[in-house]
Amino acid sequence: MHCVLLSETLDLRGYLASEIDRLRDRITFVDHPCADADEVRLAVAWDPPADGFSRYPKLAAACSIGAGADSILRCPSLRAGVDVVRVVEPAQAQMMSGFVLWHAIGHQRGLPIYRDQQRRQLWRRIPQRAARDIPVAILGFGAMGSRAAQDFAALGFPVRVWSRSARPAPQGIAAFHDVGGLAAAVEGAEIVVNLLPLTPETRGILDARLFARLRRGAFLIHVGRGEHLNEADCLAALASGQLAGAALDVFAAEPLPADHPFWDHPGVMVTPHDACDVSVPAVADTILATAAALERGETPPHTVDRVRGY
Ligand code: OXD
Repeated sequence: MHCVLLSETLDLRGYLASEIDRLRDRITFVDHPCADADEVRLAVAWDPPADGFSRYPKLAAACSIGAGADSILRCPSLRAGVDVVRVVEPAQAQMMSGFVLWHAIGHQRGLPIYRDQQRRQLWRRIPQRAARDIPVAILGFGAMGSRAAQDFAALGFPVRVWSRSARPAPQGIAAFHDVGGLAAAVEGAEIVVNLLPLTPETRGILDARLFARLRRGAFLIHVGRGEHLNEADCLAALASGQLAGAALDVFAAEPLPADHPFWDHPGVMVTPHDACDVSVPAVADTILATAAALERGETPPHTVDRVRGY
């Protein structure tokens, strides 16, 4: 099956290089724009060019190379009827949970204070707080959110989760849903973790109203998409002390511009959209499973609901 590679920001052929031999029997990769456009039924895409999909009239599916498919979904040339497929890999959820817990425990245990003390050669114990006294709100209860929720709960943190639609939560985890449940999910939380997909409903969800509901001195862990965060509101909440700190992995503009105030902010830890990656073999498995489903005339596994956006 012919598969076109569509990205304005990544060399997808280089990215897939270690798996190309395994895929060769079933998939013929072609670079965009390609001469045999009529042969193309499949695309692998990440930040595709705005007109990228319009050249391939027989395109049936587009695979993301990540858990999110938002850069495909917002591409203006994506036609209705093209299945958009994302990668779901349990190891990625585990890695994401580790990243989130690293920051949460850093906040709980006062790591910035120890760092500062070490710089000053100061030997001073600081009072420690039990996890049970630190409520955590997790926004997003898909594969990653549910893994993180269970890991937080196992460490003794009181956990609430919020998702757009109602989903049963394991015992000990309080689940909230719908727009109405958001306020209750975050009320008085000291750590808020954003693992939501980007949709029109979740764009800008991390704003002054949400921050005002948190416990004073709360900590934000933001690993969703840059557009979830109102950056000006975040800076204001940090300045007022409503937020004690923030771990930010994703940004409205990536790479983060050199003059952005987050770079130098003492309360902010910036990481370069690196919280967790899917593995290249998992991407290759997704491409193969998608091609096989198309050959059988079936909907590929992990096809995104295009109305919901995830
Ligand atoms: C993803 C990402 O979607 O890394 O997997 O952003």
